[in-house]
Amino acid sequence: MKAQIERLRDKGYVIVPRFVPEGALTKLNEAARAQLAARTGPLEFEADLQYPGAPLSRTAAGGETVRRLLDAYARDPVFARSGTAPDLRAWMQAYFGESVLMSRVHHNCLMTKHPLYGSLTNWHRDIRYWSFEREDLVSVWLALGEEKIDNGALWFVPGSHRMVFDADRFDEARFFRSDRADNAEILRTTESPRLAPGDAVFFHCNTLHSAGKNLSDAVKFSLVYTYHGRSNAPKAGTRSSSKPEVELG
Ligand SMILES: O=C(O)CCC(=O)C(=O)O
Repeated sequence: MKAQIERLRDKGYVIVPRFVPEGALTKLNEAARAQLAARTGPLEFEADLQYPGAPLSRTAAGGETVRRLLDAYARDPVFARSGTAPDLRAWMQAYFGESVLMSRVHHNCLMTKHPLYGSLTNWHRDIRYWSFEREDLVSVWLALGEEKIDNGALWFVPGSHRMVFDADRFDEARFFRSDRADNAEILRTTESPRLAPGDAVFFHCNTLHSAGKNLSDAVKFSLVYTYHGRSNAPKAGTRSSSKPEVELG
């Protein structure tokens, strides 16, 4: 675990192969498919976000394509268990060096990437979603199936969590502007790790990352949870503090 944490501090992300035990992975996959079939809210649709490749509206062809099934923690006890599993808690406590909380907003979700109507996600730092005292949060991405370039896997810029950028390197929605020569230079060093079912990616909230479209014929399912240390509180009155968090201890 120590080496993994060092790698996260150095590169901004680290892959932990077979992090999810096989029995749990089967249950998570069953729950994920049941949740998508039931389409129980809160849901986020591709059409709402309008990322490249998304349907133009909820009434257009593919307009009902789900991107995120939010609040995974409350959806099914198997999701709650996976987000608070002892291994994960120990990992986050070792990283933050204090007791840890899991957010229940935004990146506490089951992410689906559909063929055809699933969109690509441009380069960004997840800090765009968060309002905390310090920019120090870590997410874990659990691959429920295989993830590779062809089905919309994640891409990362190694070391980018330590880079300092002026605000004008990002657009109004806080995506990293790939039309700028200085940014394009940074995007020459990208990597897209191939994930096997049950692999985890731990990544820092300032690591630049993106994801492609799903060119396969099967929906890709991933779980994403975000954690922070107790001394780093969500700012009052923001989405980050809008729901009680889960204490991991
Ligand atoms: O799977 C994707 O399209 C990207 C996910 C991601 O980077 C995000 O939701 O912040």
